[in-house]
Amino acid sequence: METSRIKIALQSKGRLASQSKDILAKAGFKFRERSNALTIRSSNYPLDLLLVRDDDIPNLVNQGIADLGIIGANVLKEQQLSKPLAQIETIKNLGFSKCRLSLAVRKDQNIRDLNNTKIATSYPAILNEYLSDNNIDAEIINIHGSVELTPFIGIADLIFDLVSTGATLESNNLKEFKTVMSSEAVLIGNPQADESKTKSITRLVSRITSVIEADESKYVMFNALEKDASKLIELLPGVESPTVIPLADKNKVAIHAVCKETVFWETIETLKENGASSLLVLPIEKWVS
Ligand code: PRT
Ligand code: ZN
Repeated sequence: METSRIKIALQSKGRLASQSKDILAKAGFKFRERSNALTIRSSNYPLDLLLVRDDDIPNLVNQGIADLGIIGANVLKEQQLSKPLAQIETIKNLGFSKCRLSLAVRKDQNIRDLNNTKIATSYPAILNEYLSDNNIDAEIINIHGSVELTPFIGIADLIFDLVSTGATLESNNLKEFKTVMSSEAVLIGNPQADESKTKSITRLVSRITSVIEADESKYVMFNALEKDASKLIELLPGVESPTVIPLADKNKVAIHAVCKETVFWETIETLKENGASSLLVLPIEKWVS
């Protein structure tokens, strides 16, 4: 690989893998998939994918072996707290692989005070930071895998683990006690990247930004009585300057707007209740601001 090509480290298999590749594909970067390949070359951009275990991504970026990486904020923070990773900057939250790091306890136990408890986790550094920030004196039991079992075999009183839907806690008779950190996939970079690459890195980041903004945004159109227009516009989420178009029926207007926040069903129902008709919500493919 020549040095002016940029390298992005992605998880090869696992929860981040497919969405990391998807976001690059949506941003227009083409790759020919080869099974079991460790590197994949883009056919339309000076970009190579390095496919690795997620835990290796912060180090690869820190050392400049990869210029960019996509990693869960939880793994990044755990590693940043436990070893020096000075050369890493978080460029962008990517909005997928959302989860949270939470303390959980057996359903049949009522714990009010964390002092003098034992907490099992594979995120000891984040837990340690939380305990010391809150002056809690608890023992951290560092464990990899099957954390959920530890309160039932006498190893720990609580667990500190990733939760997404909560189904795993539920099926293990555990209940969430407190959320300590929210996490999602983040794009990270090395600010010391070679100057010959900065232009293509900037373009890549701005294309990814466009994809994220477009994903969150919707084009909303509806008709309404002119007298209701300003009230309805206020109900639209994240709208800057909507277009109001007169209709053949003099009392009516069509309103077209780009909503920069998620348009929930509740919003659509409220618009309807307040006089909007012929509502259309369309996806936006690209957003360049
Ligand atoms: O092999 P490699 O080291 O690359 O992968 P890995 O096994 O370390 O990681 P992987 O693929 O399991 O997770 C990668 C990242 O996905 C995590 O670091 C998080 O940032 C993110 N993520 C999002 C999750 C979850 N959601 C998640 N639900 N990671 C793990 N889980 C697990 C959690 O540990 C628990 O066992 O799913 C279970 C809980 O899920 P619910 O839905 O039942 O609550
Ligand atoms: Zn891992």
